[in-house]
Amino acid sequence: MEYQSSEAGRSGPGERGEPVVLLGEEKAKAEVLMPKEAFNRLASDKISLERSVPDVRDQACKHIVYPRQLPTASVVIIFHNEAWSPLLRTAHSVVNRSPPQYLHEVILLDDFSDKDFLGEDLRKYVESTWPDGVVKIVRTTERSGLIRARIAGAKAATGDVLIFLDSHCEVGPGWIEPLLGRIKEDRTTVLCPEIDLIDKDTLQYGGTGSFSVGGFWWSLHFSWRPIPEHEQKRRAALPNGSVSPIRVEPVLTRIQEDRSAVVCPIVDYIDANTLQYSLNGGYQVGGFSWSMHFTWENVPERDKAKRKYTDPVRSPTMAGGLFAADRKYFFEIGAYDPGMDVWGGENLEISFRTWMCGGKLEFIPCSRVGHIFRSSHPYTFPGNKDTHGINSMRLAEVWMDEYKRLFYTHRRDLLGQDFGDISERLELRKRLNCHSFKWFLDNVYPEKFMPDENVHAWGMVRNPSSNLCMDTLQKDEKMVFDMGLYSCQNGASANQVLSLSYKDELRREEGCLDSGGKDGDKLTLRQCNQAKATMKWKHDKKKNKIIHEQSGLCVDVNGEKNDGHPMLKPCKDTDSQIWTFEHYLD
Ligand code: UD2
Ligand code: MN
Repeated sequence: MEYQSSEAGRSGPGERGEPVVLLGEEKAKAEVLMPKEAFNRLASDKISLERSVPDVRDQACKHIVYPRQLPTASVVIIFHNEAWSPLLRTAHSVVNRSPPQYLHEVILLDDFSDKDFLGEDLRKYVESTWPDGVVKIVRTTERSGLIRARIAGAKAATGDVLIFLDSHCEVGPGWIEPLLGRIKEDRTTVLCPEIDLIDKDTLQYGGTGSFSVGGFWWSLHFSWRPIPEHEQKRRAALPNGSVSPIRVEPVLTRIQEDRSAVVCPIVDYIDANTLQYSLNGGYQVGGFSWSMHFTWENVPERDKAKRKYTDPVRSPTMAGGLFAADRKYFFEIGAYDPGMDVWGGENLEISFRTWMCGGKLEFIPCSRVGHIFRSSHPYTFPGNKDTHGINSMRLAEVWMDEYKRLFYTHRRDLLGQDFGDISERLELRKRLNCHSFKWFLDNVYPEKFMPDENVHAWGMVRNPSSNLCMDTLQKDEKMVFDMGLYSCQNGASANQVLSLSYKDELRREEGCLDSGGKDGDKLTLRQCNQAKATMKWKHDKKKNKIIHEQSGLCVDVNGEKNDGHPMLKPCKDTDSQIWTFEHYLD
């Protein structure tokens, strides 16, 4: 593992991003604090506010040299009652790991915290640690919630580019240049760094390990997913050296890195007659012919392949907390919906809006930022409101057109609730002449499954004689589990929605029913995979059986009650093998 050179040789707890393990009395104390703080504050307090973190970027990232002139950044860190050490470690990491010429300012946006130490103590610390004023504190005069707090931070900022961070992050070496470089190249891109994991118990800084992009559940929660095939193909087809922040000027850095390297610039043309300077568009490498003449050759595949670790990855959505945008562009496309309260929903809103209104959302693999993922919120929700639910209603009503039905399928409890005035957001959508949500699905997220489109049947899957329906029993659908049975809820429960797809899957949004195919086997919900023959099912509304294609066995209630499980049985003429779908589309 490599470290930023200025940080090599540091020693102390948590250095190099290593875990801090508490023992004995300290451990007991930490466990008492845990439910309130939702992370291990004692471990965090032991670690230097300027600790080193491992450089988890791919090697290829380190060979990129960015243009000398980059836009400047205002880094906006919003917080409400954040603990001292994570907040200041965020600020220190930004100041220490951003070249000063690009760091216009760091704004600590205090969203009306009421912890004493975040008042005068924080002011004194900031003024004495950064006397040049690069770190500023701006405070709201009432609890704004994270959405309005970010708007306030953005309004206070004066740099070219806004970069938002949560108040419990640590940025990695070289994190800022790839963001600024890409925005310089295309100001309509909204960019996310790759988010590394800082463990909430030990504060260990760990890489994410895998490249992913953002998706969403129809319940309007954010999800991580693998880079889809169409995006992999798009990136592979890019000509070398295009649409990427890469400006390879590797001469000096390359020799510094490896003195045995002999390095050539790319040779541009200066016309002998007119002295016109024109770029060598080719990006070729040198070869030779057997007559011993030098030749230009195309860049071989093995060298092109490196770019898959450095090029921007398009993503339908972002997680929300960590992103960069050209400051003026951020406001041009509507900043945020100021009608959203406290927490939740704004991440999908800005994602859909960016794509639908002409921008692009990209993940930048060479920019790495660690974030402490906490188990719960260490702050209050005034009025105990379900702000994610209400904010998501605003988002669905403004941006999702007829597809909002799929959100309400999951959140019937919200129907009829007051989501406030959205007229200004509708006006914005009209003014920017944005695409429809269907355009977004077709063009940006074509693999997204719609439970009621391109399917033979969908809705409750009911066994009439028992009035039991297939039901997820509220299990976490990111996990693998056996499908259950529960008394039918007349369409009121999203846990009972299943679809029979054109591909003969019996599926939920991401998971498909699978079975080993033996007498008595249960139906297991796991990640859909079209190549798996054990995930194919047949059903027709005349015979009303559900047949597991591979084994020829039938799905049977088998005398189960609420909380039981359907299973495979040899097909026979019995009520316990009769199933009807709530809706048939063909
Ligand atoms: C994720 C995002 C978060 C936000 C949220 C959806 C990441 C890593 N985090 O949740 O940024 O988009 O999804 O809304 O993508 N805060 C305030 N005022 C408040 C409440 C919170 O300033 O009233 C601050 C808080 O101190 C923190 C930030 O907002 O710095 C985000 O809150 P969080 O860390 O609780 O959200 P998280 O990471 O669970
Ligand atoms: Mn957070």
